[in-house]
Amino acid sequence: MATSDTNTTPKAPEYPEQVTGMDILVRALRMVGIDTMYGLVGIPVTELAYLAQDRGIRFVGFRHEQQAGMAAATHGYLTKTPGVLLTVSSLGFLNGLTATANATVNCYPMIQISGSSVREPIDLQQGTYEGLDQLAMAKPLVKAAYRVNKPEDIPTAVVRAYRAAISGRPGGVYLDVTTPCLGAIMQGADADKLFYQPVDLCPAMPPAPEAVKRAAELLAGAKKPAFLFGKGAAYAQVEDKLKALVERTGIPYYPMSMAKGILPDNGPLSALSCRSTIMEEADVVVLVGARLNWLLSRGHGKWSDTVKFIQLDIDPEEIDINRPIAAPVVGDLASSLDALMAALPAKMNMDPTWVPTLQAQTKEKNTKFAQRLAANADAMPMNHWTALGAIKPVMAANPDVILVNEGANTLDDTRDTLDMTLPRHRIDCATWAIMGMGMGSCVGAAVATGKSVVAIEGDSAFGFSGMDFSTICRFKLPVTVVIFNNGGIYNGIGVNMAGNGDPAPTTLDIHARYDKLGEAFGAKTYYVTTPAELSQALTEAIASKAPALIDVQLGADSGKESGHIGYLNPAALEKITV
Ligand code: ADP
Ligand code: TPW
Ligand code: MG
Repeated sequence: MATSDTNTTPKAPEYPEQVTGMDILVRALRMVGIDTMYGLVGIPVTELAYLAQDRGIRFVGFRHEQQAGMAAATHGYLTKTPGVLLTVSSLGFLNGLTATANATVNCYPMIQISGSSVREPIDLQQGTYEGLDQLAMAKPLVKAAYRVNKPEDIPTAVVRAYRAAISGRPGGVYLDVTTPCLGAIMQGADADKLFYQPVDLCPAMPPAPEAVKRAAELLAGAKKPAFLFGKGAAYAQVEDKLKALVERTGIPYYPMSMAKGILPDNGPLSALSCRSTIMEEADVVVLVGARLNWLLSRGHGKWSDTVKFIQLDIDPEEIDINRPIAAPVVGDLASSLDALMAALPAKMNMDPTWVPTLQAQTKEKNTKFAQRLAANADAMPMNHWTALGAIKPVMAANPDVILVNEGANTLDDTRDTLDMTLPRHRIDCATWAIMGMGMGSCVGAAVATGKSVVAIEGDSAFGFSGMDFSTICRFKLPVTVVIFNNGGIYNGIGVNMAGNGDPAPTTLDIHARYDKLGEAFGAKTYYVTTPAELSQALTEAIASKAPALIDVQLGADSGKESGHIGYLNPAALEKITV
C-alpha cells in the first residue's frame, strides 16, 4: 500500500487509467472474496488467469477441465463459498460443464466462468472459432446461468453468480463472458464506479414458527425416533448444533455416506450399522439435509408404511418428492436446528428399549465386520478387505486426513470399513455415483483446507482422472493416492463371450504398474502386494505431506459385479423401481 504524508502528493489512482474487462472481472471476484480459481487456459482466458494470479487469486491449472471443476465443487462444499472454475470456449466449456452439472446435483456451490466466442457469428452459425451457444447448453444443467456482454455489467454479473451459487439450495452457476467483453477497454475512473460491496451474500432463512412447533411435537412424542444426517448438514457446518441436539434428546443418528463424521461414526448413539432396523422400525425419522432419493429407496422399499418424516431442508420443493412429509421444516439448517432445540419440551417419550436395541445390534455387526476383516487379513493375493484391514488403523491414527473415495467395491467397502470421526472428511462420488471425481477432489480438498488427503480409488475410477495426478505433483500437495488394482470395472475376471481375444467389457489391466505413472511426475511411489507393505507405505506417505501414489495389487477375482448396488442392474429391475 502506498502511503502519503503530505497533502500535496497526488493520490495514486486505484486502478490504471484504462482497464479491460479482464481487469474488472478479477477485481469483481476479489470483491466477493474469491481467492482461488481452478481451470485450464487458452484463448480467450489465458491472460485472465495471469491477471488473477498476479492480483492475489491462486490459480490452480489442470490437465482436464472436468477435474478442475471437481476441485472447484469440492472447494465449494468444504468452505461454504463458491469454488471457481475457469474454462475456454467450446469443448473446454463442455468438459467443465460435466462437473458443474454434478455440483448442481450434489448441492455444491461453484461458478464456472467460461470465455466464449463473438456472439453474432455463433447466433448465425457462421463457423467462428470455437463457436458454441454455451449459455443455452449450460442452462438446463445448472442452478443459474448468465451471460455478460459488456464490461460495465461484470461486477453485477459476478455478484449475481455468487448469490445464486450459495443462497438457498447451493449449486453450480454458469457465467458466460464473451471475448469482446473480456477485451473491452474502459476508463479506470468509470470502472471504479461500478464496484460495490454486496450486503449479506448468503442470508439466513429461518423456518416458520408453526413448522418448528409441528416438528417438535411430533419428535417429542416419538417412541423410536432417529436422526438421518445428509451431506447438506455437513455442508451447513452445523455439527455443534447436532451434537447438542443428540445429547439433549438421546436420539440415535444414522449418517449418509458424506455425512459420516458429522458426529463420530463410532459414538455411543451412532446407528451406522442399523440402517435396516431404522427403516423397518423407527416411527419418526428426522431428515437433516438429506434427500429421500434413490440412496434412501425414495422413502419406499424397506421403509415401514407408518414411519413419519420430519424434514429439515432449505429447499421447499424438496418436500414430499417421494413420500409425504409429516413435518417439513423449510429453512437453513443453522436457524432450523436452533429453533427446533428451543421448541422441544424437557421430556421426550422415547421407548427405553430403542437405543439399547440399536446398540446391541451395532455391537453384533461390528464383531461380524471385524471377523470378516480378520478372515481376509492374510489373503494372498490381497482382496479389497485385506487391503482395507491394513488401511483402517493407519487412517484411524490420522483422523484429520480428508478421505476421497470412488469405485464400486472400492467405494462400498471403504465406506463400510473406515470410521470417520470429523465432519467433511469424506468426499465421494455422491448422488450420481459417478466415476471421475478423484484427482480433482483431492486437489480441491487440499487447496481449500491445507489438510492432507488420502484418495482410495478403484483402478477403473482412477483412470477417469489419473492424468491430474500431475496437478497434485506440480502444486506439491499433501495427497496420497491409493489405487486398488483388481484389473477391472468391479473385478478383472470378466469373460469375452465372443472369444476373439478382445478384453471383456469390464476388463482392464491387472498387471498395470500405476506406480510408474506417479514416478513420471516425481511423486514418491510404492507398489505393494502385502498388507504389511501397504500399511508401511501409507503411514510413510501421509507423514511425508508430499504427493505419493500407492499401487495396491489385488487379485483379479476380488470384487463383485456393481459392488453393493447390483440390484439396480436392468435384469434385477423388475423387482424394484429406483
Ligand atoms: P445425502 O446424499 O447425503 O443424503 P443430499 O445431497 O441428498 O444428501 O441432500 C442434501 C440436502 O441438503 C439438499 O436437499 C439441500 O437442499 C439441503 N441443504 C443444503 N444446504 C443446506 C442448508 N444450509 N440448510 C438446509 N438444507 C440444506
Ligand atoms: C462417469 C459406471 C460404476 S463403478 C465403475 C464404473 C465404470 C468402476 C468400478 O471399478 P473400480 O472399482 O473403480 O475399479 P472396483 O473396486 O469395483 O473394481 N462412467 C461414469 N460413472 C460411472 N458410475 C460409470 C461409468 C461405473
Ligand atoms: Mg477395479
